Amino acid sequence: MMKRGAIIVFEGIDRCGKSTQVQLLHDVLQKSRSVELMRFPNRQTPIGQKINSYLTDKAVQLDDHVIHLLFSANRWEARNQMLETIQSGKSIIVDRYAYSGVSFSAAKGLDLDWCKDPDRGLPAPDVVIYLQLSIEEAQKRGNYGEERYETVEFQRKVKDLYENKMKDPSWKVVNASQKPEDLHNDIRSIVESVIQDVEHTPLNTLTI
Ligand code: NYM
Ligand code: MG
Repeated sequence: MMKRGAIIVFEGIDRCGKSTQVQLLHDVLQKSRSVELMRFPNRQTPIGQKINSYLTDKAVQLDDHVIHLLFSANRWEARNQMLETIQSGKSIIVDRYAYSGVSFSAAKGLDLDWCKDPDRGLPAPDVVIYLQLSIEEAQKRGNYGEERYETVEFQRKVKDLYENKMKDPSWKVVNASQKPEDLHNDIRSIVESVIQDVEHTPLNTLTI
């Protein structure tokens, strides 16, 4: 039987070190395995360009529901490519997914179930690696304020929403306050075993 690839999702508040870890993991795994990197939002597509303008330009106004649906649409437009990649035996490392969508929108006060609905049916991650970091440490790492959502009060709400999901069996919480090399080692051992464990299992759809 053909081996399938795994979907490995990374989540966390802004400045948790996620993008650095995702890149490092990709560079290391690539030497021995078939992997690719995806990030959401994918700012390259027409929908992604609209999202980018909303995030980077405070003058751009969009209803909270509308931007939520655009983030979700930006994942749906990647669905076929994700399925093809997985079925070809290649694993995908994903920088943010539906839990970012739910947490950032629900943090604005949108109804939690309403936020979950648009993403139901997307390919489900085989594991969600949550980089846990305190708001205080994240704030020390760089200047918040460049993009929308980058304020301490907002990130606190996002963090609480993420952490309501932490008990889910597919979630693995890692300590993002460690040295980058140590964090990478923790992440890598989780990922190596997930890739092997799911090779012959069917891919699920997201229920959140
Ligand atoms: N974000 C990301 C959302 O609000 N909803 C989503 O569905 C996704 C995928 O976009 N602050 C937010 C989280 C981030 C911002 O992401 C841009 P990044 O990883 O900083 O480029
Ligand atoms: Mg960011």
